[in-house]
Amino acid sequence: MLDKLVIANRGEIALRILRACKELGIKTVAVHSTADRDLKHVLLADESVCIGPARGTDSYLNIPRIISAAEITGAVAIHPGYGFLSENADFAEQVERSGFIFVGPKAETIRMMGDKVSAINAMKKAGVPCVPGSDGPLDDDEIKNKSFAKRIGYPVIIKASGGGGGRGMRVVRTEAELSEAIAMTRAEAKACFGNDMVYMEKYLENPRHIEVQVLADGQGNAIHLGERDCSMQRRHQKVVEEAPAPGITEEMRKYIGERCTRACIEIEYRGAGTFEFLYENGEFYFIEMNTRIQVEHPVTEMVTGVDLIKEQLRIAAGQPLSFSQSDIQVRGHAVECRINAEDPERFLPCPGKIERFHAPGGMGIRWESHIYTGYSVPPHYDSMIGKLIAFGENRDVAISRMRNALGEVIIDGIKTNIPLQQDIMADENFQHGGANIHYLEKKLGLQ
Ligand code: MV4
Repeated sequence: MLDKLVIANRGEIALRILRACKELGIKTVAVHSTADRDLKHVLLADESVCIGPARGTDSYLNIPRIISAAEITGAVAIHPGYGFLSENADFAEQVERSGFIFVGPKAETIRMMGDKVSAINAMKKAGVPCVPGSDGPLDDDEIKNKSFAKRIGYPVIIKASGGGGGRGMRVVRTEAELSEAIAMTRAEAKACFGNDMVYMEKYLENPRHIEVQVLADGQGNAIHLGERDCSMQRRHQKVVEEAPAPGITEEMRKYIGERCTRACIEIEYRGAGTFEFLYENGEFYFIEMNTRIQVEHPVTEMVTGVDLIKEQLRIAAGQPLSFSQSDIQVRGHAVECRINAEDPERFLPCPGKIERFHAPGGMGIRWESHIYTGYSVPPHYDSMIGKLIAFGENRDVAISRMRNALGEVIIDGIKTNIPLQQDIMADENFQHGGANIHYLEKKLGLQ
């Protein structure tokens, strides 16, 4: 096993990683900013190093400072968590060049998936179903672009190859708008990502967002752990996630899962990963691959019994996968509500001191959070302060337990989105299951 690991992140995921390390007997180093001295995982870690001021660019995004912390503490590996440097290929490369293990795939894999055109090409080649599209970058030949769009059929969407997660895209509904949309997306892409490559896809009007979790050891073994439905979102921020996705049969899970695992072997993937799909009219369409652990990984853990962070650490230590696909069964249902320090009506971040905190509990309830009474939520970072996960033998039981748990949580001193989550859990259409990616924004718009 790994001897000592640097947790290059903060908040709930840093605590989640710390707990997995403790179970595996790995010594932990917390690196933190000056604003984060009082984080729960900093207090619980074997060692901690302050790596700089509150601003992300001076601390959690500062590559030399994180690698220096690994050097001075004698750590052997670095876990990037999610966000921050987790999908930065240069970081992964520098970590490995400095002689440390990066908990994640090879830098070249991160680079390939960060470039959406090369990611889609690799997946298409490996037999993963993709959205009908330009099959490569667009140039400025208007006649050629119009003929692509005509073949695909309007509406189409223009996306930046360096984008992803909702940044740098434009829907085009008629031929008259096409050339300007390409030019504008290209200009934005160049300014935002330093890469003006753009591509075209058929625009799917009302899809669901379904993603497949995989684990691969980089030694020829890969498995999938079923899918999650993450359609309940607002402005590209997920609000509720669940596993399995409502209406997805065992047969469909096997179909899409096997294509993902085959792709993992083909590209020599290593670590935990997520294949993102749009799902419409019974078909899956690959859009992006995430090469990190994701916020919503617990719902997959609850329905499969696999500790994904421990598996990441075992893979990083060079161990082959200790189980095979036939060991994985999706059992029951899990729902996750993200808990944010924000005004539930205006969605503005609401940092400040938590005057009183009581955790929820009960059968099937899991609370993933670093907060405590007296903790101050700093204003410098993401507003997510925790995740509430409810498991049950079926979806109705999971939702019912979630509603009880949301009613039990006490967080005084700051505003949170718990009222919004209670409203979603009570929503008839959510309860029915299978709402699409536009549902929440439409619901909120009508209120
Ligand atoms: C799409 C799409 C419809 N058709 N691609 C947004 C985030 C980025 N990961 C991909 N996104 C989309 N790509 C085609 N061909 C609709 C979206 C989209 C979306 C996707 C997933 C979750 C939320 C979304 C919200 C708006 C648009």
